[in-house]
Amino acid sequence: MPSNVSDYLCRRLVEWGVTRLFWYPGDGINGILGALNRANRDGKKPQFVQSRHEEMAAFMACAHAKFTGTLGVCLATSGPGAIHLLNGLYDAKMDHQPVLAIVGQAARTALGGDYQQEVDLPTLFKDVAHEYVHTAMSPEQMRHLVDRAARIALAERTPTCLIVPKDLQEEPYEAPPHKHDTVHTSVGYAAPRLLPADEQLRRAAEILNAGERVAILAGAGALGAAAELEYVANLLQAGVAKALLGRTVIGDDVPFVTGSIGLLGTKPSWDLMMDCDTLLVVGSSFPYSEFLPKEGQARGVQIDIDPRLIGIRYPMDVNLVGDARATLRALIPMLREKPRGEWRAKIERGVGEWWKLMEERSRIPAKPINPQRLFWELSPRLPSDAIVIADSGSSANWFARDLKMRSTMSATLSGGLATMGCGVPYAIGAKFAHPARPTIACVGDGAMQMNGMAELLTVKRYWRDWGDPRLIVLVLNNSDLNQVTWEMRAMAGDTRYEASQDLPAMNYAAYAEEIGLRGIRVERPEAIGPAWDAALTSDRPVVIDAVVDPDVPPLPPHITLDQSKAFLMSVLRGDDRRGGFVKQAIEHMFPGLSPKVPA
Ligand SMILES: Cc1ncc(C[n+]2csc(CCOP(=O)(O)OP(=O)(O)O)c2C)c(N)n1
Ligand SMILES: [Mg+2]
Repeated sequence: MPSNVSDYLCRRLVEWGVTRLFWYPGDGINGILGALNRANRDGKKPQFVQSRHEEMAAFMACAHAKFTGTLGVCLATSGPGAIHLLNGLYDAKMDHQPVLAIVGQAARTALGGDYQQEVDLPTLFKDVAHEYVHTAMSPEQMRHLVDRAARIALAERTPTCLIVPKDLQEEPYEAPPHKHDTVHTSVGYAAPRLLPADEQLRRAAEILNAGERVAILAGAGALGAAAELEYVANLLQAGVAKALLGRTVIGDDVPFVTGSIGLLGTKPSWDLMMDCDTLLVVGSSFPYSEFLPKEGQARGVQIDIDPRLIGIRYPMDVNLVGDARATLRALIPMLREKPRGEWRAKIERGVGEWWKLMEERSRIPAKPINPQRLFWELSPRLPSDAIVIADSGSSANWFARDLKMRSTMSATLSGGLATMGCGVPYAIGAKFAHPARPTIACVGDGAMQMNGMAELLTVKRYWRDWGDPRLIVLVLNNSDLNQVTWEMRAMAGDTRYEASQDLPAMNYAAYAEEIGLRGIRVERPEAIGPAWDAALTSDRPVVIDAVVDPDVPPLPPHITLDQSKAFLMSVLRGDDRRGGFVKQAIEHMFPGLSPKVPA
């Protein structure tokens, strides 16, 4: 029998199938830490992974959930530790991941006394964990609080939060007695097979069968339905665009896959959406409506497991609430095979031209390195089981556009929240989830300075436990908050200025070597290929510190008149790097033309 509430909590988590917790200690959770230590001493699980910061623990738990489909768990102390978790939990919330946060709290005897580290935690977590946040007040509550927090997180694919006052953690555990005012729960959750009614499926099939130019948009919700999606795309002679979180639903080696959609997306995805007469969206709530067809242009069918996320981006004719795989399977017998025609041929031509353009753009010389070239050279070298992660920053552009992913790989980023600093902690979460899979995080220098450098110390601590040591961090070292620099220029027409955008210089390769990892500094384009080869065969984690040109423009798939105007205004207003970026922008837009621009 477990001796105290914390021992019981650990045991119940194991019964829920939790194999590891990501955490940072503090005296608000001392009782739980003691129980974890006892459980580990007895050779039991869960294993615990100590991060450098509670936000990183939450990112790791989110990545673990993303890459395993199981409950991610993070643990933090009361007050400051709990507060630190928030950004990582919002990341999980916005990318619909099941993450349970367990946090300490001031003792019940002190609560309400303005006590040290006493923060109103139920209120603090009320938004991010709105599906379930509760404070345990008695030992008999612990069982149902854990059971409900875990099940609701899994069923609703959202963070939940369990608050445990520190004095309660060390109380003897009591099971709820068989009497009034007690709750009797059990472990386990199996997702139901959610299928729309036949009538709805028939209406959807009619629309899809009538369409002559069908476009499919696939997102994270389609990841478990890859074969069905490809089959449907072939029946309908459709092109397939992908939201960033659905990057590996279908490989970029498939000729009718137009790649990513959106501001970071591709021109063939843009063309697909602008020219289609029928839109099928599967498992995506991609938000930017300007990249979808105009209202009235296309008839629409959407499949999503979450009724709250359906019919909110484009006025759909039929909204199918259902599991993507089961729903597509039910639709397939109702779909008529379309003959191959000009629509498919045009899509495939566009895709072919796009990849040629990507190669050309990656070869445009830059000072010293064109970041696209790093991604272009990585594609053919990617092992088939690779996991690729992008941080928020310009790396997300190149990850979205230039990388050729195959369907056997996995990939993610912070999609909904688009937070900086998730790259390295995500990679750590991925390595714990799949130690044998080579994992590559593409991270900006701003994000490295924000979180990545600290979490490399966590890599240093744990990499020997992984069997396959290949965790590679590609740092885009441009001494600039580049994505925002370009957003200022293209969206607002504002100028870049040093006080806002410059970053302190840093040698990330030297830092990696200093802490016992491998560091490879890349300062010449010819060194890119050998750097990837060395990193992918390394006997330890590697940081590739690539000195890249901040003037290479992450061009949107098509440039609107407003964006060109804004861009021009930033030049006229005296952007402090206009000499370099205008030259690069023109070379990227009109390859071969190299204008003389006054510096
Ligand atoms: C936590 C957080 N802070 C700020 C931002 C706004 N932001 C988005 S990208 C970016 C610049 C990232 O710079 P860096 O990591 O150096 O990557 P680069 O774009 O230079 O490659 C900023 C500041 C954000 N998304 N998240
Ligand atoms: Mg940068």
